[in-house]
Amino acid sequence: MKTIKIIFLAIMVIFLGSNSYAQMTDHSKMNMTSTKTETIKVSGNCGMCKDRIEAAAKVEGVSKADWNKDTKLLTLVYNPAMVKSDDVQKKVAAVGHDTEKFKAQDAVYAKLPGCCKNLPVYCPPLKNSHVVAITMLPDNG
Ligand SMILES: [Cu+2]
Repeated sequence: MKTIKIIFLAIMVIFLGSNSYAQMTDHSKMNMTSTKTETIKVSGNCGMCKDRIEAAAKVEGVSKADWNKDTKLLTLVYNPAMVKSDDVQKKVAAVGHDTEKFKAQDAVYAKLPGCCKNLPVYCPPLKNSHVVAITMLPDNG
């Protein structure tokens, strides 16, 4: 009778152990499929722009927002079930930075600090160098 109990307990332990293991792997699989990584072109100039863009992009459902001031690319890691790329882009545009899909409002843009104001208009990467040259002219406004 004792040995039967021990065997029974051993089976229970194995069963419970494998069950929780199975749950764990299911969970990590779920997490993997539920995140999406996307890079979005966002206008901006400096470190202040970076802070502003990243703070605006870090809404619920976004696990990572990293903007590079050289490439002007915002790398977003987010859960598409919780938030849409468009919604994040709207938030970024709302603080004064143009994205691929949404333009910042003039009134918001006008309130940006001087160093952030020479925002280059969004243009495809380096096809027209004259557009880049225009953005380097001093701001008369
Ligand atoms: Cu700036």
